[in-house]
Amino acid sequence: MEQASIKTYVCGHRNPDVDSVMSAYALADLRRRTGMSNVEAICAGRLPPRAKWVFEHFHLKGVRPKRDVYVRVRDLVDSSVPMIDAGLSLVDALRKLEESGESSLPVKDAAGKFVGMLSPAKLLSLFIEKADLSIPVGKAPLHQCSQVLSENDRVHDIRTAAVHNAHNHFPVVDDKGVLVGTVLKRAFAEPPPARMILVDHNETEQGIPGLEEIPVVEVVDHHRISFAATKDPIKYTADVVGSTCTLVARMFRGAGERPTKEVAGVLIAGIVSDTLLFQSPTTTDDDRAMCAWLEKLCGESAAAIMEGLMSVASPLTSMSADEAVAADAKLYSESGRKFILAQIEESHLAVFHRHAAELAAALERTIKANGLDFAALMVTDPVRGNSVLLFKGDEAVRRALPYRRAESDVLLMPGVLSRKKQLLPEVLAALA
Ligand SMILES: [Mn+2]
Repeated sequence: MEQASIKTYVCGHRNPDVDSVMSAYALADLRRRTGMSNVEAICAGRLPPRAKWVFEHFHLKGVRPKRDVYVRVRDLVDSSVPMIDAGLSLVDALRKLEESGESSLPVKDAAGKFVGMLSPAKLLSLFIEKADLSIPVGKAPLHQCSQVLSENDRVHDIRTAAVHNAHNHFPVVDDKGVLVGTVLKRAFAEPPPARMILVDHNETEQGIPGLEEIPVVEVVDHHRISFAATKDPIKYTADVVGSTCTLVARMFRGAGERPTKEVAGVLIAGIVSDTLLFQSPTTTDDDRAMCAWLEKLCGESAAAIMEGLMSVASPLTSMSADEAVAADAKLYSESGRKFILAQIEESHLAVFHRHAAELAAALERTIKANGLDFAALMVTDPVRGNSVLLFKGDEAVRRALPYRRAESDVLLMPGVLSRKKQLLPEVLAALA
């Protein structure tokens, strides 16, 4: 039987990437469709800008960033236990207490602040004196010594003290002292109110903090397996594919479920980002096959989604030309010459061409400021596996390089990706 009160989180690894976030989102959707209630995809920490772009592009609410999944006092609050307003007459309050079947109830003032526990033992003197029971509860003697818990307290830290406390009820307040409810002592003995589905990782150290406190019920992953022994059987889906989203897509198919066009897009985003649009050596035929199926459902091509992903956080659109040149610039002194070779990665070299003039000016400034013979910026498109080189300074060196010239300062480097292994040896040869 599904326990509706137990929350199931679906979460990828820390420092999440697009595959991690997208597979969590899509798997939560699949689990919801196949009957799991109270399931939520979360993100271990900050949502990466590219993941944010995917959710905005498909008009989805996305996943909630969460710092940790430690079980906190607020997770144990029993909302069925009533709270008493201090303005209520004592006789009505006692009636409420009796109806609740509890031995005491928390009382709050007009501002919602906790003022004490209504407990019959504390009221005995009033009964003996046959006092007027129409007075407000707030004027009656209330029990003060019970342990007041803060909703943010980690259960792990207070469990022992709570279990050994004589009382069965603990009022819970927020950081302003406002009463939020009651935790019953027996809640500390119950299993944690949440459980986990891990995607795109299986090692606890890579997971969201607090993971060790709650049970893992499922793993979907494409990494080496380093998972701890479990107490109970769990679902475990692993395969050697390029992306966890490929596995989630396969699970949709296996369950006879068709992702919506938006969820298909989410899955495509995960696949293309992890496989670098099928260029990565980790790519398998399954990644391509699943992606082809998803493209039909989504109505957008994998290449177009990749383009969108790569346009986010593009160095040339998010930095000034000087910053882009400086971001990853290496200074060399060879054969009596001083020069800089800088490199940035761009999704599409068209972005470079729009900024070429500013970048050329930035290179000129760099040459002047550092007394260089020349400076070059290599702009690499890792997806298509090409680069261009913007060159400023010593023309004899530029002419000696084996690259075809596109425009005055721009050389084409088809198939070149590495500054260290490919560009630098050519520059050194040109100097010699
Ligand atoms: Mn992955």
